[in-house]
Amino acid sequence: MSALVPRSDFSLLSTNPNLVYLDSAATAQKPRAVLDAMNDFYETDYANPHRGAYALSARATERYASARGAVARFFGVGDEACVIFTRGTTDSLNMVASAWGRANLGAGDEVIVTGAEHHANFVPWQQIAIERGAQFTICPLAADGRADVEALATLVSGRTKVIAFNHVSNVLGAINPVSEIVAIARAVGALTVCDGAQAAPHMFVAFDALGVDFYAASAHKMLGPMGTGVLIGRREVLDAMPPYQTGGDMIAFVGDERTTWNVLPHRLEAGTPNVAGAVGLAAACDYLTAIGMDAVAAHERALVRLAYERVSALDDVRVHGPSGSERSGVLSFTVGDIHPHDLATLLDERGICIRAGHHCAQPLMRRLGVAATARASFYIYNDENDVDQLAEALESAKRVFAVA
Ligand code: 7TS
Repeated sequence: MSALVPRSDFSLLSTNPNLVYLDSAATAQKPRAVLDAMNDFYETDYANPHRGAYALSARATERYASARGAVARFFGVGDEACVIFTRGTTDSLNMVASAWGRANLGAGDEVIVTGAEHHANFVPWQQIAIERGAQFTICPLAADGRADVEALATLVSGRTKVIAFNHVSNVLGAINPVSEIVAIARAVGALTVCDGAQAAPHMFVAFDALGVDFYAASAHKMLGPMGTGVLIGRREVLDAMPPYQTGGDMIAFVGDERTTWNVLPHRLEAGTPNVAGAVGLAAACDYLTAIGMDAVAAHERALVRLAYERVSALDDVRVHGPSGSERSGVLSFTVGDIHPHDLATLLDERGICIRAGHHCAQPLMRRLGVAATARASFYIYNDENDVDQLAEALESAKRVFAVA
């Protein structure tokens, strides 16, 4: 199985031909098309958008607006003004928890998250619940790491105001049943907030059809730049949400005593925007669309299935989460008593990049009964050889540490 895209599209990968990059769940490598698009903005149309009466500023404004259009198309959003550019998933989720939460949560209300959330979709909700005197409830997980929807259905009540959950787990690769969770939430009038950081890069996400109220993603995990992301929301909930930050661009009129707000999306984008970031994300969306998200998903699932078979066949290896075919391109495992950090260091000596630790998911680690895991994650530039290298390196590590 060869890679889906030529390695030569990625400078870093082509100048390091022996590098086995298996950490795309942390961040993805950048194709030249993305870097070129950002550079082109800086070299040809660079000015502060929205504020200038001159043509160059209008061109910068146009670049920003057309980037929003491209991102909206990628995410299946009909109303472009419902795509809010943020600094990333963490920023997007903090915006909802803080701005929506402060306005809508009170004593006796309930916030539900799952036990498999990244800290970015756990801590903001835990903290706003504490601040507002609301109850913070953790939905249990099924054996494969997905939200236990039967348990969720019994947990919710008229007091449940929001259910926040990941689309795909960054540790297990488990894919949550979004429509079932949305149905449970709607039945009690609760909002749904979906963390799409690990889904948007890897599968077709059609926001308008998904039924969630909010969806968050990071550009850097989907071939785009760091420091950019999106919060997508349904028009009614975004319109009703108070501003997250205040300042330039987001106002209509500033009086000495009172201020009125600009329309969407500007109302939720205070200050000079990251235009180059938006341009880079749009180029990443175009690059992925040209490949086809179905092809992206199929490639990764084939690779991760192979990796699952190879790695789980090794003695004394525990693979966490669903079986090979049901997961997105993430494989978390522990090898005997070898500390995942030692494993990652040993693999690094062979030029293999994997991640080790709690993956910003300490509540999930507790539920798995481990302190940390090793994690390999796959993307469009990985191939079968990368899986071979991983499996061989793990066998060798077991010999070094004399496990089994
Ligand atoms: N949600 C999920 C599911 C994630 O995987 C991550 C980052 C975030 C939120 C936060 O995204 P950020 O771009 O705002 O940082 N996950 C990881 C990871 O698994 N390893 O490094 C970063």
